[in-house]
Amino acid sequence: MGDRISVSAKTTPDPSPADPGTPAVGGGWPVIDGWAKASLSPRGPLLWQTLLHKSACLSCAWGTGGQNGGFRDELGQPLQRCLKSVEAIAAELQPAVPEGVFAQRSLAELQRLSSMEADRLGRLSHPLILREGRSHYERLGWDDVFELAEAAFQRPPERVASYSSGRSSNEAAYLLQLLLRAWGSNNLADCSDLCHAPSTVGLAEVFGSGTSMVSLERLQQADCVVLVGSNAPANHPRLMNELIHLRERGGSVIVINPVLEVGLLKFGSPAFPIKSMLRGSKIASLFLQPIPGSDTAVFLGIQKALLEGGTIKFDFLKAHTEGWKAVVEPLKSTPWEAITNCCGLSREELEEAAAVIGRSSGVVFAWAMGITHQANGTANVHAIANTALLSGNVGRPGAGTMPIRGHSNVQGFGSMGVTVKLRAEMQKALETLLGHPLSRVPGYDTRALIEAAEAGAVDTLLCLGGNLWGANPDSEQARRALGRIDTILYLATKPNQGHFHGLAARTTLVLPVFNRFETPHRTTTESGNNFVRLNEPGSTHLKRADLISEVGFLAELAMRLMGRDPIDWERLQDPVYVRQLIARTVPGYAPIAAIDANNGEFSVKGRLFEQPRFPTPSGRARMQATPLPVLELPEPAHFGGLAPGEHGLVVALITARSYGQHNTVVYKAGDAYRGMPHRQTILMNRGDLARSGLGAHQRVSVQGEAGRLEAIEIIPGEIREGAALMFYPEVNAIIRPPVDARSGTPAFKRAPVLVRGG
Ligand SMILES: Nc1nc2c(c(=O)[nH]1)N[C@H]1C(S)=C(S)[C@@H](COP(=O)(O)OP(=O)(O)OC[C@H]3O[C@@H](n4cnc5c(=O)[nH]c(N)nc54)[C@H](O)[C@@H]3O)O[C@H]1N2
Ligand SMILES: Nc1nc2c(c(=O)[nH]1)N[C@H]1C(S)=C(S)[C@@H](COP(=O)(O)OP(=O)(O)OC[C@H]3O[C@@H](n4cnc5c(=O)[nH]c(N)nc54)[C@H](O)[C@@H]3O)O[C@H]1N2
Ligand code: SF4
Ligand SMILES: [Mo]
Repeated sequence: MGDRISVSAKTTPDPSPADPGTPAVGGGWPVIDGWAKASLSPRGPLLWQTLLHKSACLSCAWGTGGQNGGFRDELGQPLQRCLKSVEAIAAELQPAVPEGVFAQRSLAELQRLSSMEADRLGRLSHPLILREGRSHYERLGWDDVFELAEAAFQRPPERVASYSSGRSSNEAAYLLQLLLRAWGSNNLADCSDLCHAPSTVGLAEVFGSGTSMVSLERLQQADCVVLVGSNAPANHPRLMNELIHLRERGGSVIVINPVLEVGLLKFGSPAFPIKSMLRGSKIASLFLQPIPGSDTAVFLGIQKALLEGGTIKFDFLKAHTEGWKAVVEPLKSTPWEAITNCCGLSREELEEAAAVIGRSSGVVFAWAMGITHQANGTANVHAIANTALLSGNVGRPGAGTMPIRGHSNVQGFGSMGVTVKLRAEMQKALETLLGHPLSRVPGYDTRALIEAAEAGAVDTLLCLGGNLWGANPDSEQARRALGRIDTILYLATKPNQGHFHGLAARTTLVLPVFNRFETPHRTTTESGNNFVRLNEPGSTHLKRADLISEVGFLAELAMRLMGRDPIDWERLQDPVYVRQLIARTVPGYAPIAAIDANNGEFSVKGRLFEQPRFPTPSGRARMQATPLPVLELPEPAHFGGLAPGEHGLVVALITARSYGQHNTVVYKAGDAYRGMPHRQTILMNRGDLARSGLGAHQRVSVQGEAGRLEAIEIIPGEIREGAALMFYPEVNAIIRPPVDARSGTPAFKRAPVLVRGG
């Protein structure tokens, strides 16, 4: 089969990046240039020393480094380190924030800093406090910090909460949840609530396990990958090497994405300097460009085509699944037009995708935020899992479902029990450990935490990393909500906008911690492929800094609050002992008990299915019916309407990462690959511009349900009609998307906005 780009009548007719200056290949020379510049910078030697340090990459959950050294993955493949890890390390190697900065710059001044400017202030080196009524952050000592923290926890447990981001270690994550739960609170909000929660919920419902069932080794046995709602060239660059290998061995890559991301068409990988770097390697063999939010319809279409083509594996369904009839019957009764109208793809395109899946011997279904950031995110995950089951691509090598996780240890946080949906098995183990039942009061996930705080129901919030203010939609609401909490403690390596906008009513503490490669003791992390890495101790380049290890902080606070009974919190200062408790209480983690003795990194047990037998009560996969989504956009009147003489239209706004940022932290302003030269841009479809009377490079206002951004430059590009794309976190100022009721995750990829201009 030749490579095909989706050509349905409604999609962009010319798929090649047409704007002058937009590269025709993802990755490529800019990557080498980035490495060279970073290496030649004054911090180059330190950067290389860090790259070679035996610890997992800080950046994404694909996972590189650990005991195999800085550049090897779990299979020992070399050259598996990408420029994103360099960006992340370089940011951590900045000098300390100069002494005068917090003394001289008032809060009002700090609030004017952009994300990049806040990050470029440098590393946090001393504890800081903002007291009620003061205009400046001030330094304070650790003894004072602990006194304030201890006092802040003396509230009813349901009024104490935590939020966390997935960069800290398993050991810190485990202590965080143990501290909260032992104290009587289940309020363990986590960034995964804004991220892959629909994958965890959806996969657990179907398979009884909420993570990827595909290891790196098994991925290499696939002959087809369906890559849905992922911009891996930017966010998981080393996955691209696997896709390049797959194409070379004759396999197919089906990409499903409303944006023709250039790196998903062609990617130049520095891991293959001769064959790929210069001209790029072809990635997508079939590129489908659906309407944003319609992926369930896309998969229903593929399922219907499998059914009509006679390629559904009924023997497999009968033997290894339940509920399959409730999935297959509606395929017969749902007319093709309902499916194609919903997703905007033609029947032929869907049939072609089904044909490729049907004739492949092993298909891996991989996805990221395009699937989960939807009002029906969990149903999307069900639809993918159903497709994998209907085509028999589960429970054997080279096949399966593979959510592509975000933060480098976000999956470890889930395993360690940092979740409001604690698995029964772990709850029982924790109750045995603590010698009493855990609180039965349900905890707040991230959105519920914001709502509860806004309602005045939260007194104390402990944030282990992250940027709760910047990561949430409706920034004004987030500010208001956090402003009703008495005390907020932010443990962080670097300042971010959240430390200046997400202020507590009385006391805000910003507390500097060692990052992964500096922590003076060993730690572990878990990749998105369920591989647990062991990170060696390190040291910091910061002179005269007063940093604390996250494990040290959490164990000390817990010791002050709860002492030695029923668990000895002082002893938990020792991460080796933390690992012993993890081995006893976390399902699949028994091998961690021996890791200090044998350095044995391992795959978490019970996650990778070699046979179609699943950890559900019946051992069968539980298929779930998935209704077609209803995708309507409001009229301009919903946003106040257009003024006389004004042009404009309502679009479904995708809010996404540029190529030069890590979540709420911006490293580089522009995004050359999408032709967006700065951050005040909106990527729009050319047909939409022509029809609405708006023009390329015109400055417009973009109005969402929570606010309006002015002077946004229109960039015409290869995006599905009716959709537009802007960069997060800035855009969170204006959107208030609906939330997927089953997972609590906001529809960040389909926020209605009105684009208007004169
Ligand atoms: N360099 C870098 N790496 C990162 C991060 C980072 O910020 N920078 N963040 C980390 C984190 S926490 C995460 S969660 C991941 C995020 O990784 P991704 O999920 O790849 O990141 P996003 O930028 O959110 O882009 C999602 C993709 O979904 C597509 N999309 C949007 N709407 C739809 C839709 O309705 N259907 C389909 N099929 N596709 C859609 C968009 O066009 C885009 O290509 O990356 C991780 N890695
Ligand atoms: N509109 C919109 N909103 C989104 C998204 C979107 O696509 N669109 N994506 C969502 C997603 S997928 C996610 S995961 C969230 C991300 O939300 P968060 O995880 O809350 O945000 P980050 O920007 O990753 O947090 C970065 C900060 O973490 C701190 N940090 C870094 N390393 C460490 C460490 O080792 N220890 C500690 N204690 N702190 C550290 C630094 O201070 C840094 O500034 O945002 C979500 N919000
Ligand atoms: S792909 Fe992810 S884990 Fe691997 S080096 Fe790049 S950022 Fe790090
Ligand atoms: Mo994420």
